[in-house]
Amino acid sequence: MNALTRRITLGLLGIGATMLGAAAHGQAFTDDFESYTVGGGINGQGGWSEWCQSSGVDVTVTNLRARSGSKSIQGDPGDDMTHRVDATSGMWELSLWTYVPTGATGTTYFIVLNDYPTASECQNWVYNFNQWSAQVRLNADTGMCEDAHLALGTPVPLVRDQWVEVRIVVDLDNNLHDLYYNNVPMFTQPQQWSGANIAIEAVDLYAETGTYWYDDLSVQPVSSETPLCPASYTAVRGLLVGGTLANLCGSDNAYLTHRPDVFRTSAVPPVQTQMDFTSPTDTPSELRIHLESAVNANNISQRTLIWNNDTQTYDLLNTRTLTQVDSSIDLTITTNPSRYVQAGTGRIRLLVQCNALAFTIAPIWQHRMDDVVVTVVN
Ligand SMILES: [Ca+2]
Ligand SMILES: [Ca+2]
Ligand SMILES: [Ca+2]
Repeated sequence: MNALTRRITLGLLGIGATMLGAAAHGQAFTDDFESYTVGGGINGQGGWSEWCQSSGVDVTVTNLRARSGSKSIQGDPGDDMTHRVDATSGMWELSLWTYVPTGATGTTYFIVLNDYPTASECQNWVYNFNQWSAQVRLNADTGMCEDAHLALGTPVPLVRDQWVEVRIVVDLDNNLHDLYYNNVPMFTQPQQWSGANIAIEAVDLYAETGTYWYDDLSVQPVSSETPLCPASYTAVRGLLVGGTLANLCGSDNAYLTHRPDVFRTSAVPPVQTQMDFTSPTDTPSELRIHLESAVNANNISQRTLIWNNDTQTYDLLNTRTLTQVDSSIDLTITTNPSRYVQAGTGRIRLLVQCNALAFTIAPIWQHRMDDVVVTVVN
């Protein structure tokens, strides 16, 4: 299992728009080819178009065989059907089920383009597009499934007379992808997706010299979550009692501890710790904040704030009264979480403030933090 696979921890999100939020661009879709007429084509239906400025390259809907329902599509030599996607961020999984019977010859493809014209661009002959990122070739002549784009990785033996999945996992945020045939990865490490336009703009089903049967195409965003420890911290107010940055990472009863400094006013929380995290994406779909902490006195209030890059100020997330034993809060941000990630750097900044609810002598209480985690959900 390589790095790209390991990052997928939640599985498919599905098409539900409410779950995707503003961060996941693109057009997720699935097609089981059951809605088309047997013996006809799919051009102009279900988002399908013949390859830009081509005609007579439609596939045939068949009930000869099917993975789902009773229908699949049959592509004969030269057939070349495309479907727009328009994904620009996040992690995506593209899955296509393929069938190569005994005796079949020639080559067929599952192609993904990072640049492809819209319908109007195609109509107006804006034709300077065509940037391929993946060309998975089912080669019935060599008996292998191959990466025909850059000839990377190791071809996987073609499996005949049964439905076999081709799966492409694309991490647009990190410009990487993986290819799988029959669940066997072709790459030992994820490979670069694009040298120019980092996107998924179209899929293309192309029967070059062979005949294919394809069914159950799925193009879906995949959720991943990355837990982050603080990359740095600053004691905005307060004096260090003990501990280091590393103690903020892990619930192990090893603490970063501060106490009030002596130059305090009641209006200014005398213990304030700012922590920076580095997000792998600028456009998460969700942020989760976990904070485990305690004090050694009663009546100490804690406020948790997060820096809003849109308004250039902190937003208050939570206020609570701390206890003398460790306790945790878990906060989830699903509304426009991107505003809390600094564009370009991925910086997420938290501020934890502590103040006495009642009069207390400044130096006698200590705020300790055991575990601070920001989880970035893609
Ligand atoms: Ca089907
Ligand atoms: Ca603890
Ligand atoms: Ca700790």
